[in-house]
Amino acid sequence: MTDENTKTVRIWRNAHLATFAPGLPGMGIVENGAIAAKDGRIIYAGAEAALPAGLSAGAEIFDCEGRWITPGLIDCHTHIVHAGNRAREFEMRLSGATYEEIARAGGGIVSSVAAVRGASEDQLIAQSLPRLDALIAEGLTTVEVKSGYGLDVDSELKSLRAARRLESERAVSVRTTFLGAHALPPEFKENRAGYLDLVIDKMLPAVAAEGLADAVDGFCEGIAFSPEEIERVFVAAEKHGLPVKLHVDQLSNLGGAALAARHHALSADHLEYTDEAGAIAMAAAGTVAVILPGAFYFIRETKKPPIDLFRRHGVAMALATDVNPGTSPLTSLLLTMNMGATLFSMTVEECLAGVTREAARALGLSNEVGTLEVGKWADLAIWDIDRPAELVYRMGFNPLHKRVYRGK
Ligand code: DI6
Ligand code: FE
Repeated sequence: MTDENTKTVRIWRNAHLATFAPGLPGMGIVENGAIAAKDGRIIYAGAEAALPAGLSAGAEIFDCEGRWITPGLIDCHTHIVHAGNRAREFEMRLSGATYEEIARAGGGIVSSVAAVRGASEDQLIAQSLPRLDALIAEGLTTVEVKSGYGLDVDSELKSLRAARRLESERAVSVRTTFLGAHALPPEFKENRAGYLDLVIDKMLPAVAAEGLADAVDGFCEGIAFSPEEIERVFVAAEKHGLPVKLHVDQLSNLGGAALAARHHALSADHLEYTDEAGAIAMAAAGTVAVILPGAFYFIRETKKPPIDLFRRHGVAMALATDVNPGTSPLTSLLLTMNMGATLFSMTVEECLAGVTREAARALGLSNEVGTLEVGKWADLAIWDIDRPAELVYRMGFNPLHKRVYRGK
């Protein structure tokens, strides 16, 4: 970032800060605060009265008129790069069709795979941008984007190239995740081992060689891949120096959380059926619990993730949309927070930390973003609210006043 704008100190004053700084209690609130930034990074965050003398000289100053500032929002679990949608399947389900009938009618993940394989990289970008824009409109500054609907080498590479390109299409930071172990593509229906070999011996090396993924993920579930199969993918990811994360225990308890913890996964995601042993293992490994209420709500799941176990054992909790065409067509982190509170009794502080500080942790970005602290990127969300709880309380209302990305 070299333009003059970033050489000048920029100050946002007359604001209340929810810093989420680990050293401060609760949300790290600083009333009557100010934030200063230079070269895109925070150089001061604290009481306006204690702003270092001289910093204002020549600075570009923004009066926030008593508004609230949080860290820019972070969505740490999305599948926003996909093609087409599954509204027809949704209608069939509402009229009582079973998953089997839907699958026979060509629905399910397989229909999204056909759509991605048939789309160009440009078409994937064009279809993904409206979803990204919806998140950006709510103050998002960092987003994780998975592959997982290509399921052949070229289509997985195409998906991850499209994900990477989103960063040049919008003022947003993108972290990409390779999710080749998402589902068995039709051509490998009778050959699981063959598909795992393709993921491990062909896809992963090609993804790593082009630097297309920041992490590797999998779907550990009866309808997807077994713990043993995921273990093979994780060993290969580690050989390529890539961190891992995992969709676990969404529909059943296969011990996915403990498996993720054994591999020191950045995060274990979904977790509806995770047990205490899994929570203890995640706490010991520092694996973040990524709670995905959109999928729980949309598929009408009834088993809630064990929030109390995560609290009791000190497992960090993040919240994310899980934007995907099949089980969570949800492009709102604000609504995601309301669901976390309303469906799972997460507190306002847990919800807001879940889309800032803890979401950064789930992406291995704790040193870069997720709190309002000196040295972090100056990614800010400025809100027309009187108290942070309003960001979790409302459904379908966006009180964002301004979004600042890397100090601009
Ligand atoms: N868990 C899910 O809920 C989605 N993927 C996953 O690993 C389902 C994806 C889809 O149905 O398109
Ligand atoms: Fe997912």
